[in-house]
Amino acid sequence: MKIIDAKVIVTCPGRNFVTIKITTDQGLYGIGDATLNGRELAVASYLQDHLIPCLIGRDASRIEDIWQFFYRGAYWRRGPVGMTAIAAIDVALWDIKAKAANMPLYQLLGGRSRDGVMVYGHANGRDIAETVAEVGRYIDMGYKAIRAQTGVPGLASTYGVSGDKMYYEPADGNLPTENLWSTSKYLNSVPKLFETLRDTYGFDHHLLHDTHHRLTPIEAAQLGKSLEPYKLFWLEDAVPAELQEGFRLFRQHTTTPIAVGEVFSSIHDCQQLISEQLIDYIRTTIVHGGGITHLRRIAHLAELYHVRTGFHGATDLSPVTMGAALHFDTWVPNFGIQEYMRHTPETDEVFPHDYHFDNGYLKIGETPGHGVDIDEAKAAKYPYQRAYLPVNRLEDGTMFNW
Ligand code: CS2
Ligand code: MG
Repeated sequence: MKIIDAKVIVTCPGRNFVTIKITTDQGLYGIGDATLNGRELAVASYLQDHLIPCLIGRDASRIEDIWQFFYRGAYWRRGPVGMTAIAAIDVALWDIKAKAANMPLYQLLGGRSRDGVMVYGHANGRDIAETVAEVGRYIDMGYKAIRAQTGVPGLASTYGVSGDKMYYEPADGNLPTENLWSTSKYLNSVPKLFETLRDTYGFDHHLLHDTHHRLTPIEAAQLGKSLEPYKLFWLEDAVPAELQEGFRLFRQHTTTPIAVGEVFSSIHDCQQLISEQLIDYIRTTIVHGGGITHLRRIAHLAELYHVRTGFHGATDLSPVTMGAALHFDTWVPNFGIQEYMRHTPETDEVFPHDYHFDNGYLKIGETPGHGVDIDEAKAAKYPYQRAYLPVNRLEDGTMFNW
């Protein structure tokens, strides 16, 4: 089964998405997501200018060999741009293989381990009262797990709080917008949010929180400890993880479960975090972590060390990634949870898919492949628009992590 065509489709139905479509001489095609928020065209060029010329004429069924060819063959390994491009090709090839077998993708991975994939939604508000009301809205929609983010008193804006509550989108500027950050103001506000949430709704729902890589290990330890009475499902990205051993200090001080990894691009970014049991959930997902072929290795390593999956699922991960992730989640033995931020109706129209939300779970269909397509005519109606994620400064003007 020879690859005869591969093209990159860039579309902006409200936000930018990069998609690869690979076609074979047997008339089958597969699609993969290549979206890297705020750096989309770098991946489009990496695919178009460097990978696609080597892809044409190859046997589409040799997924592992093609993965190794692009990973080893670049000489320059890893990194988000390269690994996202490899992931896109990998997912498109798995889509083709499953279509050729006339099976939904989860069957090729090993079959169903569960009936539905538990997801968490992203409730947010400008202050505690608004966030508490939003969490209530998610509970009413049937969610079993909800991540709660709130504005910090004294800071004009912060990560995780948006105008449009249902379709959260942080990439909001033609040039990066600048936010201000204060760790002490933040640390004072978060425990109050979770105390109010537990007082209001009790302990029946899973609650999660994202710190977006803004604390030092000892600050994260403080936060984790202060949240212990509210029994979080996880505390996410409390500490930037370039220094994996930095998590030891954080880990030793708190029993709040720890999740990290949405910005990782390979198993080498989390090898120590996993093997030293410094985390409970690994968030690296298919599009930024080298595709299904590489995520499978991460999940197997994690399984040995009691670490479960909790894949990233923000709006900048296209429905193609969501579809592929849901097949993976339906199979993977050490599944934990899946993030689910809803896409806008325009995005859903460009990417028709057969997964659906059902009372706190996402459920996949039985369509051969990963069950997500791209409507090229609709995609063409939405040309690329440059959009950056914000940047962050401390109150004295120092550049900080966003
Ligand atoms: C986030 C993301 O969903 C999450 O957990 O941390 O919203 C993240 O900010 C974006 O994916 C960045 O592109
Ligand atoms: Mg996050």
